[in-house]
Amino acid sequence: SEKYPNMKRDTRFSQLNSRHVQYFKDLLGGGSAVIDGVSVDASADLEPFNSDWMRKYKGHTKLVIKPASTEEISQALKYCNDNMLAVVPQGGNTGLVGGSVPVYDEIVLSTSRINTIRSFDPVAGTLVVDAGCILESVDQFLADKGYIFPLDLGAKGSCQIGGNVATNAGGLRLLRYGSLHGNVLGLEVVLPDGTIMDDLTTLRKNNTGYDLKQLFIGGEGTLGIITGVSILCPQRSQAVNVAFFALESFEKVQHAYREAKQQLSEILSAFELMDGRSQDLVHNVTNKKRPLEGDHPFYCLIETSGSNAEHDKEKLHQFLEHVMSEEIVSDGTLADNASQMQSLWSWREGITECLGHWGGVYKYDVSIPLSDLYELVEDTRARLSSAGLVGDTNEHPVVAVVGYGHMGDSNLHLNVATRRFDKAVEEKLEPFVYEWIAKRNGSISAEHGLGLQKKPYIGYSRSETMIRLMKQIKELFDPRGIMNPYKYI
Ligand code: FAD
Ligand code: 2HG
Ligand code: ZN
Repeated sequence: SEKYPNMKRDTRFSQLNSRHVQYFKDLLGGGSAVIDGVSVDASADLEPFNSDWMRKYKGHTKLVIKPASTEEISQALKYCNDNMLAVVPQGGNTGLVGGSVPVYDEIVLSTSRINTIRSFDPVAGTLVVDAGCILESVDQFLADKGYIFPLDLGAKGSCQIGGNVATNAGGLRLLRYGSLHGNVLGLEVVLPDGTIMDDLTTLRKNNTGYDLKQLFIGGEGTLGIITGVSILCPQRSQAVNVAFFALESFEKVQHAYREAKQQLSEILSAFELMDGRSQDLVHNVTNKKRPLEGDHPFYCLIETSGSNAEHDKEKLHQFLEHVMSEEIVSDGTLADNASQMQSLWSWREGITECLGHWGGVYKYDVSIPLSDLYELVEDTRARLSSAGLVGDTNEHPVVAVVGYGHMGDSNLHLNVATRRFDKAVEEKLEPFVYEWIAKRNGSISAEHGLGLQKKPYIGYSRSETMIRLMKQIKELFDPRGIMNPYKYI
């Protein structure tokens, strides 16, 4: 209550008692329920389930349940629904908007024990997995078969497919493979009353009425628990190339992006933006040798994926020569092998982790028309600086204001790295950032979702009519309101 002064625990929800705990022990068996931090599972510790990846949000659950099958999830949810016990679905707990941890004492339902790859069709490229499978393991399974998972992101080592679908994660190659709204073919979902909705089709085309699974893609665990996912996977490219280059202005970044689309067209698989300050932070934290000499205000990473290594490399060389001779790009480098590619990618993928190095971080994951994209970073930096909040010493809470993101998707990640979570900083940022975005008809959440962080601000991106319809949908699927309460809906 101290942390969330404007929100009270909903008294309609029951308090956990020993009868409830005994039910879950009987249902799930030893080792699957974590109770009060000490339980049948001797090493059980509730802290990791109560605290989010940024250590910004803290819940107070007293019970984590880890069912091992869809059937067990169904029975567990039915019991929660009948007994008015609130539930938070949790996958890899890498979400960045406070959606995956409880606010009060909601039960955490972890999907980590449902982690089997159910089937793969090597002709159609259709994969069916349990929701608790880790993204990186699934991608490794597909690599052996010559396929790729149509989503990749920095948290791949711990995030789960169910969490990816529940957040409609975008990631590093959306520009090439598209959104999960298009790639997910079917879902198996347990509704709050325990009903199993089996829509685990592998059909590509299926125009038979409302496409209900779409509501769970990006639904952030507010309507039910995703237990199975069927997804269309593309062929893995034989040839992958990565280039990293420096640019002197955001106008030049836009110019380079247009050239890349024109010249690399069908082989372009990523076009990522990093500002100079984000790269300084990565350098400060990791102490790694920079890919390019000197300081530049902007950097971009381009990846191509195709079927002919020589042809692709030639195209990329020509592109780099062109943009350098036209002085669009001031310096650049091309990876020669897989380890160099990985190393160039680490300057982009590593930013999120490095930003947390000083203490707190404020994150704004936004969609804005491309021409205005970087202006938000400049305006925010100016606003915090003029308030005297940015500096090198401890009395200045802000370490740096950085911008980076998925240029190809007009998706900016504005991040404010701080020495501590600080009310004065937060008040300068919110609602300022959201107002700035609404004025340009942008979106206050491009790919991370709303969770708890953006709950008060949904109105900046959605009309009253749409919010009303969302509430009616919530009512329909979850009339008792037990699924991930206190979050955006
Ligand atoms: P969790 O964090 O456990 O949960 C996220 C939300 O989904 C919660 O609301 C939770 O209740 C709900 N949920 C989880 N599992 C289920 C389920 N089975 N059924 C119903 N609801 C469920 N995101 C991007 O979009 N693009 C990126 O490039 C990206 N990069 C990241 C890099 C790093 C280093 C980190 C830490 C995060 C990144 N994220 C990114 C955010 C995050 O990883 C993604 O949102 C991811 O999809 C969350 O998966 P998860 O399994 O960790 O879900
Ligand atoms: C990324 O693109 C992720 O790296 C995380 O979406 C962005 O940390 C962030 O703000
Ligand atoms: Zn991102």
